[in-house]
Amino acid sequence: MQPQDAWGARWTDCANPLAHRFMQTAARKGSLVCLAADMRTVDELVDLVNLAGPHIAALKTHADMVDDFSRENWQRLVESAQQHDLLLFEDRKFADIGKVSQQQMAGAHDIRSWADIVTAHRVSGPDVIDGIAAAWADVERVGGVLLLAQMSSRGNMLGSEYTTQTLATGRGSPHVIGYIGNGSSADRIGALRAEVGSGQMIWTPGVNLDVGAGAMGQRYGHPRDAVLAGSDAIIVGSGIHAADDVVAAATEYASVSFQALLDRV
Ligand code: S5P
Repeated sequence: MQPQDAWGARWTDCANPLAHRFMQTAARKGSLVCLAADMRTVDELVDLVNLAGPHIAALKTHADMVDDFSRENWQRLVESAQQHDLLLFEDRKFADIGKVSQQQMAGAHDIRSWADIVTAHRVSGPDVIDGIAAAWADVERVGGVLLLAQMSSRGNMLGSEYTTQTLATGRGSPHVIGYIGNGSSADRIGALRAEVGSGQMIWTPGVNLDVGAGAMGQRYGHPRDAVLAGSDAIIVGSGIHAADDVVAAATEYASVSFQALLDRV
């Protein structure tokens, strides 16, 4: 399917090249799934991507939970993500001063050299974004930041005033491709979408076909409700990687999310 047919106004309004790349991949594969690959070894990650790769549109990692991380080892994951045309999203949740964020983008994990997208909290001030962008510039790459405007975990402190300030920081920034929204609540996503407008993306964790409470304070809403309320990418972790049949689960999340996008447009 042509991306403009699947995405409607979002395709024209969301001009950021990385957002376009995601929308293109999503339309081609018929999936809004960003797989949260919360695995502990590179082998497990590569196996998971090889299974789910055809049914997902982006890959999210937590490099600092991987026991056998090394730059050479990680390259295997980068290559399998490339083979499946996946944007690589390191969910580092940067939250320090700009200068330190720039250095953390280098360091042992060298995130700046392989990640296309990272997350950041707005809590330390707007300069965290400049620090991250400077790190990509240091290696002559361009990436996109997703600012955490909401969270899915219970008791979090990202209230509506904080969300509004976060959006004010991200609006118009060439480095901010969009926001993390709370996928467990369609109402919260709808409110976020109304405030964001259609020029930036909203990606939502806290979605599962099995709606309700998850482990350790995680909360889940239904992926279809999230997309209808304005989510552009559903971030799914255990719903796929912990399923008995990873391919079947990835296929189902893909079709539910993409059908919801078509119904929304
Ligand atoms: O508010 C948030 C933000 C994020 S990025 N809530 C989240 O759960 N996440 C991430 O989404 C979290 O770090 C994890 O990798 C994923 C959710 O995994 P699941 O197994 O609960 O689907």
